[in-house]
Amino acid sequence: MSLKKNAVTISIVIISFFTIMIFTTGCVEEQEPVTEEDLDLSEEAKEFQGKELTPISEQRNNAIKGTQYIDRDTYELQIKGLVEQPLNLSYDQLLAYPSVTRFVRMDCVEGWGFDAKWTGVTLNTLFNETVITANASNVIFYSADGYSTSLELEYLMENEIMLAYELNDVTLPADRGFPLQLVAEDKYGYKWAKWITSIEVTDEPYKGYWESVGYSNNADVGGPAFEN
Ligand SMILES: Nc1nc2c(c(=O)[nH]1)N[C@H]1C(S)=C(S)[C@@H](COP(=O)(O)O)O[C@H]1N2
Ligand SMILES: [Mo]
Repeated sequence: MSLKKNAVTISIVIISFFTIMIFTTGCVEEQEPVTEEDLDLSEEAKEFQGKELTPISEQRNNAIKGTQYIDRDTYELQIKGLVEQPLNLSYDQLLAYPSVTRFVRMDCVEGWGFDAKWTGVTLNTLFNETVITANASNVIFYSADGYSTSLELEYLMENEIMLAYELNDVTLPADRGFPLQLVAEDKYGYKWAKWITSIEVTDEPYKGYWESVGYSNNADVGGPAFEN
């Protein structure tokens, strides 16, 4: 009997220890910047086209639920909604498409930002794989942390907006949004969805996480932060 009790006590102590460990590490990861030791950032580009890049270790992360960890081997990007043929694309399939590389600045609506070199696949390329219904007007991006946002189809197509899988020449680290971050050029940071798991084509405007509490759904950098 007392042996059993001891065993139970020991189990509880062990479980509590690991629970505390998990929560503590979770917190530390959210607050501390990524260091060169944690990641192989030795290949990180420092400049591109004569422009200086913000080191990944100095880029901020203020995501609603902290870093999401997505398994490369089981990951699938879903493309659904007003499309003739819904698609499920693996990480390797995404990498196999022709890529684009651009220097783009990310500006959070709160006034901070960073300059980076992005490489990824354009939505034009992905949407070429299926037929988009004629009345489609908006595209919703859903993320692993429950976050969502949307942009107009016309903006995405005309600006050849990309889903990035590389940042400053390295694979997007988990805290930067692995496997994909939307590089929503000239739009405030809350349009730059990270950890994207699905994309839905629709025929009406949609308000995402921040937009539904009053942030501008247009989100042009330099424009008003709030909807009037
Ligand atoms: N999935 C997800 N994506 C997100 C967010 C988030 O909380 N969850 N925050 C957005 C906001 S408000 C900003 S400013 C940028 C920050 O991008 P960064 O982490 O690359 O700096 O991510 C955007 N994308
Ligand atoms: Mo933001």
